[in-house]
Amino acid sequence: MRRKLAAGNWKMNGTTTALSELDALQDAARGAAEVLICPPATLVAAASAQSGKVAIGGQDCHSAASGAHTGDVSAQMLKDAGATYVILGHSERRADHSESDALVAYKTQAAWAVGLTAIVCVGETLDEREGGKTLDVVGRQLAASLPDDVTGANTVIAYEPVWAIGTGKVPTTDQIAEVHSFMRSTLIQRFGNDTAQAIRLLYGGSVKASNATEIFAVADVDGALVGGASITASDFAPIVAAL
Ligand code: G2H
Repeated sequence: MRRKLAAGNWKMNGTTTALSELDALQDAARGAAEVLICPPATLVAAASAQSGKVAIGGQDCHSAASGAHTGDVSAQMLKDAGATYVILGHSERRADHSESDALVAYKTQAAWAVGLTAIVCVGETLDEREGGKTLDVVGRQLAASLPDDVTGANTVIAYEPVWAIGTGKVPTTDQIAEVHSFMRSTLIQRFGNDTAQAIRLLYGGSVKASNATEIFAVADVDGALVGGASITASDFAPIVAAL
């Protein structure tokens, strides 16, 4: 049985005052679903110190363990600061920093090496969706972004159509179901049924309290990766409650 996961991605938002939101999330985190907040790297240590029942994650890590990489953060640094998860290959990283599938795979291995669970993001652009290429793109990203040693414990996959991120546009439940079913069967083919059935598949892109219930009712949706609506506990707690 896959444990549902509500993951909040604060992106480049939040200074120390935002940490009070973690206190306000404690009640929401007492339920059956796992609650995760991924604040900016500057807040990971402080967030971990007061996170209570909320798990803390990073939003990216470097593929190398250490070295001359100015401005970057290693998986070990996130772990040392108290993180247990890291988001990798988010479309904003792929776009802003030209991250390739191969680089995402290297980062995933770096995360696993220190015991972090990787949340690997995939998803098509609007042009790709309108060109009928969604499943090709998601299949290619899954194939090339996931190393071979995937388990249900070390990896979560987030389907985030780029055109739905921060736009208020959400795919239909049929569109989400099609991609999630495709992802599950792709994972079964590559990793076998037991491993594939243990991997949690999140939907991400303009999730909010008003659409969470119908999204979570879709087969093979094991939770959500939430951006804008995760920044305040008053927005995020109802999404957690919908799981
Ligand atoms: C997608 C999502 C969080 P938002 O990027 O990863 O952001 O919920 O703001 O669309």
